[in-house]
Amino acid sequence: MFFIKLIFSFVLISSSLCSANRWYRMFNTNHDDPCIDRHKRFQRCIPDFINAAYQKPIYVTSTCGNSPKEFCNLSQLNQNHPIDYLTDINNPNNLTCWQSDLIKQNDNVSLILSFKKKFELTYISLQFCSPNKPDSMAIFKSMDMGLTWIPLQYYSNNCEDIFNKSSNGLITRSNEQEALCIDTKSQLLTMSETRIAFSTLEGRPSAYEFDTSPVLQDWVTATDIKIILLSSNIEPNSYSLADFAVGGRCKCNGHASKCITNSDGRLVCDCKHNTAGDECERCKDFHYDRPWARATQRDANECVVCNCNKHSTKCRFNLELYKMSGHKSGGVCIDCQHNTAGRSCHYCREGFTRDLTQSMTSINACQACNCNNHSQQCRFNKELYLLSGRKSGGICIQCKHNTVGRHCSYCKETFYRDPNLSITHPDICKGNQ
Ligand SMILES: [Ca+2]
Repeated sequence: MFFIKLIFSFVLISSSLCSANRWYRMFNTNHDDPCIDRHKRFQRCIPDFINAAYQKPIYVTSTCGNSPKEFCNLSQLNQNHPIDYLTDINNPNNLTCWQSDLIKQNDNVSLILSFKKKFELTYISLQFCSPNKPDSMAIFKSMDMGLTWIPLQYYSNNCEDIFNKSSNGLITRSNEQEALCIDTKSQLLTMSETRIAFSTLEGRPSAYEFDTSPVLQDWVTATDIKIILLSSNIEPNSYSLADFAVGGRCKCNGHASKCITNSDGRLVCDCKHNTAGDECERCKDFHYDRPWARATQRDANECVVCNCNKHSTKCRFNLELYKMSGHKSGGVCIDCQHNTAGRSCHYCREGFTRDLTQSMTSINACQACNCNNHSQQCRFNKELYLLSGRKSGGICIQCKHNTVGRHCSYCKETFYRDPNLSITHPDICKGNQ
């Protein structure tokens, strides 16, 4: 049963998530970045599927040997049942078992596994060392490093009383994030096995459209897993587990092929496609020309650099502009330098004129008009520019204050220049009276 579930899980997540890597391996044996295809285009990439619990420390609320020592001695030949045995190498021919202390009626044991980062989980499996399994068991996940817990699955011989859940629950497209309670009385086959496995996507209608289902993408995401084993026996009871396994991948939203330890010692995605963040969940700085999106099989949805013509290194995203452009470009440059202005720093700001002998990306693309404060507008004249020894090519237009000339430095006919005022003074030209 477990293997059927396991295969199901693999088919689901592997078929939807692995294709990019599979195609990569078929056609791209000579280059090593799974996030880029053979045509050097971005493509979805995902970290390897792993047992995310393997050799991880587990926090448990009870381990035998801590209270009456005789108990461990009596029940097991091997007296040592430490927590490490939950996540060590699982050899079916030589099981190593963790064992709880004696649990009183209505008490419980909790096991907590922390990934310290978001993972996307395919299955959670527990192998018991003996058929003595708890009457009730619950699997929870946290998405915020253990601050809050969300139920994933319940198991009980009395779902209604223990968990206040019906054992006939049904998952439809309207409640795909709901935990079911599995009636262990009616599923004797499953419960007589020593391994219990919960597949995160099994029976959830959108599982085959995982790529386009934010609800299920969220459902399989966890930073921590908590297992609660409840005892309803009148006599104190002990539970023994050989293996705690969690199949899944480091969550990188399709923008990284591996997770690495960063300089702070934290596990984070090795983000590609111009993305950033622990889970590559945002665009990196200055790459806001279109909105962030998770990579899909069809589209890497890489973040795109803003085009500021080399006059700015800062930009922001504007949704309205993005929509107006037909979902092509929404970046708006901030703080354009070199006397440029505009959404892409693509024209000259007031008082400056475009030097047409320079490329728009040149730091000299915009020249001061030099209109002596009598105009803010000028046009560029290439001949004049060359004649001036490439110093000045602007011709002022719309000179005010009764001035005229290329630099608004002469008075109009019938006006004369006041010799006591500076050329930039607004009253420089006086009328003849
Ligand atoms: Ca073990």
